[in-house]
Order: sequence, then C-alpha cells, then structure tokens
Amino acid sequence: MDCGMKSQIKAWAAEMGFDDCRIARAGEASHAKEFRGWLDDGRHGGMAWMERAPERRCDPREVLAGCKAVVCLAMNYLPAQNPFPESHPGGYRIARYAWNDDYHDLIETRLRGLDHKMQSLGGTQKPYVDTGPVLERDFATDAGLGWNGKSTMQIHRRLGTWFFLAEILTTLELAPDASSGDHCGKCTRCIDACPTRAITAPHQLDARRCISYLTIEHKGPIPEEFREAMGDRIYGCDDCLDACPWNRFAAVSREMTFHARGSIFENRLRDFLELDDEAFRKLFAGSPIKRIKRARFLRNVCVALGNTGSVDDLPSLRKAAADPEPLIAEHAAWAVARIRMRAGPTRRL
Ligand code: B12
Ligand code: SF4
Ligand code: SF4
Repeated sequence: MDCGMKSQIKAWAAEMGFDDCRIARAGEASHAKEFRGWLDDGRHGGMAWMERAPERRCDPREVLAGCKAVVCLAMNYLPAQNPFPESHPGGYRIARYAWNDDYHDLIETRLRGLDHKMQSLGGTQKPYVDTGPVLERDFATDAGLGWNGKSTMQIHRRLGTWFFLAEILTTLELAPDASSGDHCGKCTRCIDACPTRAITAPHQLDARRCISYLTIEHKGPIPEEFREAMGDRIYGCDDCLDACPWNRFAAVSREMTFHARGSIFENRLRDFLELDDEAFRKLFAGSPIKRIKRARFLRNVCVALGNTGSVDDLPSLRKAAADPEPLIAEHAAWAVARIRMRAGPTRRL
C-alpha cells in the first residue's frame, strides 16, 4: 500500500474545497443486511430506483471491476442563517441544502477534477455524488469520516450533520483509515424531534413517513395523516438535523453557491401559487427544487398554507383550486377548507 499516494489524494481533495477525505476498503457494505431488510419491508416507499441491483449498492466491486478502495469525501453546505428579507418575516421552511444551487453540479465538477488527477497515479475511477449505486453513509462510517447517528444522518465531529457525501471508487491500492466509532451516546433528540415519527427506532427510518420523502420524492397526493405535521415545510425537512447537539459548533460553508438565493425567499407563500410553468422554471433554475416540478411544489405550498395561512390567502388558493393540474387543485381545496375551519363559522368567507 502506498501512503504517499493516499496523502497526495487527500491534499488534492482539500485543494478542491472538500472539507474531509478518508479511505474505506472496497468490500461488502457493513450494513448490507439492514439495507436489504429496509427494502423488503417497503420502507423506501415509491423510490423504486432503490430496488434496482441492490448487490451493486452494497458492494463497490460490483460497480467497478478491480475496485480496491472508496475515497469518501465531505463538503460542508451550511448556509448563513435567516434567508428572508427584512420586508417580510417568511413563514415557510425549505431544507437548507436547497437554499440555492443544486449541489450535484458543483460537486460533480470537483469529482471529475480529482478523478483526472488520480488517473495520473495509474488508477481507474468511478466518481459519485448521491445519484450512484453506493451506500454512501456506510462507507463513510467505515472510513471514519463520521458515524451514522440514530437519525441515520452521517455525523462528523467538526461539521456536524451539514455536509454532503461524495465518493470515488478506485482501483488504486489505498490503505483504509480507521473508523471513528459511534458518538450518539444516550441522546435521542432527533427521534423526539421528528414531527411524523419517521425514525421508528434508532438507525431506522421509514421513508414513507418522512417529510423529506413526502415533499420531494413522493409523486402523488400527500397522505392526509401527514399534512398537519408537515406544518410550514415546503421542500425537505431539517428537524432531525437541527436537533442534533453535534451541530453546535458547525461553521458556515465557504461555498457561496450554497448560501440563500434572495429571489426565492422574497416570495410569500401565496406568491408561489402565481407561478406558471415558465415562471417556476425561471425562479428555480439551477436549484434542486426545479427537479420536483411545479405541480409537486405547489402541492407542498398548499399544504403549508392550509396549516399556517389566513383569510388573506383564500383568493390565491381558490384560484389554485381551479388549476387544471388535479394534484394542485385537490391540495388547494383542502387548504381552503382548513383556513375556513380555523376562521370559525361566524365569518362569511
Ligand atoms: C434515499 C435517500 C433519502 C430518503 C431515505 C433516507 C434514509 N434515511 O434512508 C429520503 C428521501 C427520506 C432522504 C432524506 C434526506 N436526505 Co437523503 N439520501 C438518500 C440516498 C439516495 C440513499 C440512502 C439510503 O441508502 N438509504 C437506505 C437506508 C437503509 O440506509 P441508511 O438510512 O443510510 O441506513 C444505514 C444505517 O442506518 C445502517 N443501519 C441500519 N440499521 C442499523 C442498526 C445499527 C445498530 C447501526 C449501527 C446501523 C444501522 O444500515 C443502513 C444501510 O447502510 C442517499 C445517497 C446515497 N446514495 O447513499 C442520500 C443522503 C443520505 N441524503 C442526504 C440528505 C442531506 C438528506 C436530508 C437531510 C435532506 C433534507 N434536509 O430534507 C434528509 C435526511 C433524512 C434522514 N434522517 O435520513 C445526504 C446525507 C448526508 C449526511 N451527512 O448524512 C445523502 C448521503 C446524499 C449526499 N450525497 O450527501 N434521503
Ligand atoms: S427529515 Fe424530518 S420527517 Fe424526516 S426523519 Fe428527519 S425530522 Fe423526521
Ligand atoms: S440527535 Fe443525538 S441521537 Fe440523534 S444523531 Fe444527533 S447525537 Fe445521535
């Protein structure tokens, strides 16, 4: 094994703006059994793509012939606080990772650069960020980057939970780094903080109950049992991250591309209902939110308005209730009914 090569790769990763870089052995993932159990129980909900070729997801040698090591990388995305302009107080929540540009674009470019450099050492590589068939958090744990907390989030001693994972599968022989152990102790804050009880036991997440899944991945109507618990969250959820004490010392990201995009947060909730397809694409150009398209996003906005809106929102919601897209129309009608119920029987609305 070549320690010089390993230090060189780590130095390149740091130069490229990665916040940490550690090495795992290429072999079967340490929690492959749990992953298969999760799929068998259907806890992945409608994410059918998770079912595809589980043997590949559990073993990088199935993805890259001759794979010897997994280079695990972390990138801090924590944006500065309060994205809303002073002119309005906000009143909705978007998961922090989606406050501005899509991380895939930035990280993929950096990964390609690192791959290129590793080729000069004689390696063949496959770089991935999120979209590849890799149990990213398992390998990060093996590499000692951090550990999988009870929320299932990968936690880093210095970065807390606010970082993306990426990895490069390589044929280079690199000595694995030591794992760092689990540092959750007796804490259960993430489990207690989850609004929908999606963390059903330590290290067990039922995606079908998770607001991140319901607002991003789930394509159909939001099941009624979860609508109230969604509160004012319109894209993703950070509650189990916010609750984690390991985030106390997390520093803000150096990457400007992750800091809040003003043009999004200038909008009040009901302003989003005015977006047609073209305006939606323009507002969210380059943002992860663009991926869920207008109908799913407005569905989420209607649920948040149903939970937090007032009679002033009714004209916009009534218009949305006549939208030709049934997903929007149904959720808007639900929101109108909820606001009317809150306003009480005496007012004609
Ligand atoms: C599918 C997916 C989702 C799904 C399901 C999440 C989940 N927990 O499985 C949904 C849509 C809900 C989701 C939500 C989010 N996601 Co997501 N998601 C993924 C994806 C694509 C796959 C995850 C996966 O394999 N899940 C399968 C389950 C079984 O695996 P797991 O939860 O990691 O569980 C492992 C361990 O818990 C362990 N285990 C099981 N039982 C036990 C028991 C014990 C005792 C132990 C020790 C371990 C253990 O085994 C499991 C298998 O390895 C990854 C990218 C990737 N390719 O890995 C991103 C990823 C996990 N997501 C990410 C992010 C940022 C999020 C959100 C924070 C976004 C948001 N703010 O809304 C939330 C967080 C929700 C949460 N608490 O996990 C980041 C996480 C970075 C980090 N620091 O951990 C990733 C790594 C993407 C990336 N490249 O950065 N996500
Ligand atoms: S992201 Fe939100 S809903 Fe999902 S497990 Fe965490 S706290 Fe629960
Ligand atoms: S909130 Fe507590 S239990 Fe949950 S991941 Fe963080 S340290 Fe672990």
